[in-house]
Amino acid sequence: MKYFFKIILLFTLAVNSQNQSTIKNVLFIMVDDLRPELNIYGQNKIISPNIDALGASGVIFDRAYCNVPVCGASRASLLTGMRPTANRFLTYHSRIKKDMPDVVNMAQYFKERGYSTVSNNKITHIKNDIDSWDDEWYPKVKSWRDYLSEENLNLQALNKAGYAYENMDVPDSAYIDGQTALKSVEDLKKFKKEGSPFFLAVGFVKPHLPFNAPKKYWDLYDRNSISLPVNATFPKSAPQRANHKWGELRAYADIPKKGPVPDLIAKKLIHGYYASVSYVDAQIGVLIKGLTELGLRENTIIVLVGDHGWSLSDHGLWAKHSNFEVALQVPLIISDSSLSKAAHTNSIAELVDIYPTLCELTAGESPSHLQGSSLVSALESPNKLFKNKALARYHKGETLIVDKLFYTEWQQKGKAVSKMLYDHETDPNEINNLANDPEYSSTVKALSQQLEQFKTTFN
Ligand SMILES: [Ca+2]
Repeated sequence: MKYFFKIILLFTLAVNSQNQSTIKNVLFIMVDDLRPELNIYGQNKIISPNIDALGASGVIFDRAYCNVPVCGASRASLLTGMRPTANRFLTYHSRIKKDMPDVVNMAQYFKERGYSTVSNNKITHIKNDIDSWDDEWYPKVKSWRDYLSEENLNLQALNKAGYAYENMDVPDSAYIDGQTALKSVEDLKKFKKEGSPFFLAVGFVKPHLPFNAPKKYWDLYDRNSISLPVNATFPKSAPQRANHKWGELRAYADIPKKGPVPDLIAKKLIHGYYASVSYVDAQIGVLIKGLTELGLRENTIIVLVGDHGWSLSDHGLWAKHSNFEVALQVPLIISDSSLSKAAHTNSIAELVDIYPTLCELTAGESPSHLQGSSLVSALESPNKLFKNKALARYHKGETLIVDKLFYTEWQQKGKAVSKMLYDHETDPNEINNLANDPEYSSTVKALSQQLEQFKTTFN
């Protein structure tokens, strides 16, 4: 069937050369566990020149949020354009095929419009979760942790946990993200030769644990200058339901099975995270250089996005899996040569908004099942505020963001059993839970009602 669509499309292009310059390609770059601790957000801690340059070519969403802070569920929600509920997109192994098999997912949408659709490395969390790729490619790897050091490989061979980081003097292509960038550039060459529009989804797996990166990226940082966050303990006022045991990190060697990570190891982990982001940034550079050299940059929309946030000891937590902002906020850049450049917007974006945005940017109709809204207005007028709300959930915790208020509620049998409210105007680090403060009782009541109303708008 895909060839039929392609033939129709190529015929249309041949008879109307004007169309050729108006059909836009999409390069969709998803970076696993990338939190927005980037220069483009004024953080100045991580060296990421290629992400900086991409930001300068498009619109940076200062307030972008995932809808569910766990890999598999977040990706399934983004790719279907549907919000998570109590019955779908709940965990890391959530599957589109199981939870929402009948909706047209984003890859299918482009395929049906005659695009070549390619997925390189981690886009869906589980292989073959959707059947809409012309090519779904994964690098060959002995295990997903992609260790190279003898020490880690020996531990793994003994069925023991390896370390949560690895510093090896190897070329970029020794790890799978380097291979992913090179394979993606080969795809771009093929698209160029074929002349057909493409939806190329490239999923980089760092900075997901373990923080394996070539030595040159570790060498960019002085560990002594790395500091722990100001909110490095769990807030006394937060409900225990907001807490978690960060089992994802505890599974690694030299991470304590209970209690906090010692400061020296915490700094090593943060160092490894930074090195991993710089490594991925270099791969993004390879990809965009390839696109530019092939003359495809002008006519290609680039989306760069993370699948959820990450705690690097913020709130005394590690990894994702919480309703704190640090687990919900993601970096998002959308670069379209016909729209704003080097601009920031405060208009809120949710990951469910990406699918309808790409429909509009590529002049296609939005499928009726989509539950997000197009961000094109914000791309056209980044200084205006078009959206002030977002909704996310992690297990039973539901977070409603309204302007600067972050309200989370956990329900049992339809009744709120725990609540959390932070006002980012005065408390951006989410230290003082205001949910039980009598002064905020009417605010809490109003937000709780809004949360319920929001949920009635979709299922
Ligand atoms: Ca992830």
